[in-house]
Parts: sequence; structure tokens; C-alpha cells
Amino acid sequence: MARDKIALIGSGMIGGTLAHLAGLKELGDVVLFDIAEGIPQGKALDIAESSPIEGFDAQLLGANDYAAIEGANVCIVTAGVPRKPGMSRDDLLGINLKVMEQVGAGIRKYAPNAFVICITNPLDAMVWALQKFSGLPKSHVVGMAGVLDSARFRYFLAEEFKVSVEDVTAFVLGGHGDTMVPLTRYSTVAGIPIPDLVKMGWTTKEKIDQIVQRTRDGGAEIVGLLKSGSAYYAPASAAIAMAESYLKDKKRVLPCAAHLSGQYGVRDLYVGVPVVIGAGGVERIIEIDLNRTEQKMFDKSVESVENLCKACIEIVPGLK
Ligand code: A3D
Repeated sequence: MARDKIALIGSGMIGGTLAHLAGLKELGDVVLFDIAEGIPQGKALDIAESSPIEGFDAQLLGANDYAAIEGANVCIVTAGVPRKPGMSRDDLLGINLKVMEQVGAGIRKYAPNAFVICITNPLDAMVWALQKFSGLPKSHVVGMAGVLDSARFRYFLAEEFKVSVEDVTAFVLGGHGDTMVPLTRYSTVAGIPIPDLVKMGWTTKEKIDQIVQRTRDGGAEIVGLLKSGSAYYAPASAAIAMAESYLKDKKRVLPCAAHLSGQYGVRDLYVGVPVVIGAGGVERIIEIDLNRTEQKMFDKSVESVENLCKACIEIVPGLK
């Protein structure tokens, strides 16, 4: 059986890390694409030269022509510009929307059967636009944000409880931004919900509120430290988990920006919700019960995603 083919559209900080992880995990052959000449070729060669040491077999190719992504099973899109300190994700909208138009056309032409994972910010609007520009089925175009946001939440909770990150599960819903909705009720340590752990005296409500806020500001915390560019190790790990679930038909339940067509009362928007990812792409959208406070936070988050999509339509009226 031939190897799977993973196309990375954008070969910057996340793109390079994705290529390395895809190699290490032997997910398939990798094509790094970018408009910058030499960068994808250089990164591909560098990673290929690590393969004899790490012991993985994969072809790594760098390219500046979309023809190189032909027949890819998975495309992971990071093309665009990242945030600089003081910039919000939304400041990136105009520039990255134009990039999504080019990427959508490239995928439509050369990899129409791929499972597409978008990472470019502002995420929920860019993945929505990319699906429209590419014309691929909605089940096959998905945004990465929830896996990263919930990983940050899990890490902070594991630190607070002094337990293994493996035993902490967490759920973060809504858009990727300041309005994301970390759900403490559905977050657990080995099955024990956080509110019960508060009652058991493991932590306090104030401490959990601080962790929720730190999760919401997780991206900005890294941008502030790095001073140029934004997070890339954890975002790459998150997208690889989604790609792996598709390629190996693992049917993992992961929070992703998925296209909603009535679920949670939302129509034709991409919003972060729990989904099942398997060989069929997004195979199921899971609708969980939200209490009144959670629903209010979710609605606020949806409203901000809707406003971003409206801003996209103002720039490219044909997107409607
Ligand atoms: P960076 O290292 O700048 O890489 C972006 C790459 O895109 C560069 O190599 C550019 O040359 C390339 N590029 C620019 N325009 C085009 C184009 N038209 N076609 C093809 N390639 C192009 O950024 P990065 O890898 O750090 O981040 C990539 C994106 O991910 C940014 O938009 C970030 O804001 C976003 N991001 C999202 C998350 C989420 O959780 C959703 C987290 C971190 C970063």
C-alpha cells in the first residue's frame, strides 16, 4: 500500500514543526508548500536528513507550485501571517482572507479529495472562508483550535492538581479567541468533574477562574514571551492529532471548529464543538447540554465569529 500524502500549505514555524512531527510519527510522505522560495525546500531537506537518525521512512519535498500537493490525503493550512505583540487575531483578517482565496483554489484544483485542517487565524472565519473558496465538502474542512485550547487548559489543571496531564480531560467550546468557553463541568481528573474537586478541597473556585482566564489568554501569553510570531509547537501537535484520527480512522472525539447547520442553534458558521473525526472526516457533531451561563458564553462567542464572517463578506462579497 502506498504511503499517505500530507500537504502542508505554509512552511513557516507551524508548517516546519508539522513536517517534523508527521515524519517522526510516520504518517506518510510530506510536501511543504510556501510562496517563499527556498524555505520549504530547505526545511524539507533538513527534516529528511534527520530521518536516518530518528529511523523514519518518508519522502519530504519542498515546493512553490501547487501542483506538488496533487493527490494529498490531508492538507494542513498555516499560510498567512501570524500575530505580533499587541495585535488581536482579528487584525489579521484582511491579509489572511486573500491568502485563503489562493489556498482554496490550489486545493480545489490539486487535492479535492483531501481532509483539510485550517490553522490560519482568525481561525473560525478563515476556515469558513476556506471551505467556500475550495468548494470541498463541509465534512472535510475543519479548523484546529479546540484541541490546542483544551490542551492548554489540561496542562494548567494538571499543574494545579499535581497529577499527570494524561489523567486530565478538558473541554473548550466556542470560537478561538477571547470569547472561547472552557467548560469546567465537562473537565475532569480521571472522571471526577472539576466542580467536585473544588468541593473535595483540591482547589478553589477562584483558582479555577484564574486558570480559565489563563486558558483564554493562552495564545497572547506566548506571543508576549516570544515577541515575534506566535505559538507553534502545541498548535502543530494539535493538528497532527486531528490528521492522525482521520488517516487511521481512530474516531477520536476532539473539539474542532466544525461547520454547523442547525446544531446548537447555529447555521452556516464554523464554531468550536466536540466532533468525531474518522475516515469520513467530521463524522458526527456532538451536541452537549449547556446550562444557562454556558449557553450565554457560547452565544457571545458565536456572535463574535458571525461578525468576523460578515467582515469577510464585506471584503469578498461573493463569499455569502
Ligand atoms: P509563519 O511562521 O509566519 O508562517 C506562515 C507562512 O505562510 C510563511 O512561511 C509565509 O511565507 C507563508 N505564506 C504567506 N502567504 C502565503 C500564501 N499566499 N501562500 C502560501 N504561503 C504563504 O506563521 P506560523 O506558522 O507561526 O502561523 C501560521 C498561522 O497560524 C498564523 O495565521 C497564526 O496566527 C495561526 N495560528 C493559529 C493558531 C490556532 O490555534 C488557530 C495557533 C497559532 C498560530
